[in-house]
Amino acid sequence: MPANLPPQYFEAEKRFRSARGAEEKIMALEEMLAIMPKHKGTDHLKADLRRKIAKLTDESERRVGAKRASMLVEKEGAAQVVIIGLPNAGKSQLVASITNALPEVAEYPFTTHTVTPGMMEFENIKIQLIDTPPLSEQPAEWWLRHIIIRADALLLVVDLSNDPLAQLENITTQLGSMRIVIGNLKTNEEPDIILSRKKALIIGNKVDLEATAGSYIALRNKYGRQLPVAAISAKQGNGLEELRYEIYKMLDIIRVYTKAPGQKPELNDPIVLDKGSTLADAAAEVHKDFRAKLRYARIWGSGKHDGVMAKRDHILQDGDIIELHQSK
Ligand SMILES: Nc1nc2c(ncn2[C@@H]2O[C@H](COP(=O)(O)OP(=O)(O)OP(=O)(O)O)[C@@H](O)[C@H]2O)c(=O)[nH]1
Ligand SMILES: [Mg+2]
Repeated sequence: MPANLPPQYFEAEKRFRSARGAEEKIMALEEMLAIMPKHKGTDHLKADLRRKIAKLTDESERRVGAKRASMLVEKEGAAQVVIIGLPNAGKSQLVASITNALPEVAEYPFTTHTVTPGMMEFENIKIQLIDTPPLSEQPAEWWLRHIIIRADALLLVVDLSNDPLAQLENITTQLGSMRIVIGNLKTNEEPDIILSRKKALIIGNKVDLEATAGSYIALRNKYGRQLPVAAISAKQGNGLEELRYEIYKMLDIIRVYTKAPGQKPELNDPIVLDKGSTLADAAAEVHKDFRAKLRYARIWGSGKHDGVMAKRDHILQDGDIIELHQSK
């Protein structure tokens, strides 16, 4: 048992033991995972929790039929971003317009019943976006909470022609009841246990409709200091190129490029890392054994360095080119 697990971990563990049914158990395990501190000593325990979650998910799928098996989406690409919002906000239209996927779009609410992943291209990387069923008065299904908790970030889509401020309140309240909060956004009722704190981007959709400029400004005034806010028309295409960049920026990721000595860098195939990652983290991404073997690296990039030698704890910047050297 790794040292310094916080007390909330043991509370979640208690909930796991007393949970009835696979879904409740999965939620408790997800909580334990979310609470666990990020350091090396917790790797085994994390793997163990993930195994338990996978097993329970399997069981629960076998019990409720094949439909839900398709609900849990494997991560692909540089990051997984889940799109949520109220009925008819234009979530499916956004996925249809900005990714290679084609979920159904329709005038009536509650069109979408399943999840549809699609890949969005941004420069030389791909980011996975996931269309979901709308949030509604009913408590969200366990698999939807599961998908939201596992996401790297969220897109909160509101319809600018239909009281977007109220929609956003509704979304954050519903997230709160799932024990999910957005960044450092202040809400009326902070949940007692926070399972997950998510990066998010607010999207005001349908800017092509009349008289939506005012509600976009109102949205920015209220949330703009705390979260990025974008205005788009998913249907007409306005603002979609900027949105790709905003999504990338929100994720707080960087791209670094590897090169072999005496050769050109692989500029089409970046390693994607969290901002603040070190050379050792980059080495681990290349190969899991490489972290331990890394001795030093040479770095080119952003005009600041020019093949200089750097140590393993050197913090990387977006666009850096690295040449990794291991000990013999
Ligand atoms: N004018 C305009 N209409 C849009 C836009 N985006 C979506 N719509 C329309 O809004 C309606 C709902 O779009 P969907 O993409 O199905 O909305 P949704 O959020 O996926 O809806 P649910 O699946 O019910 O949650 C459709 O009639 C779309 O054509 C937009 O940018 N402008
Ligand atoms: Mg939909």
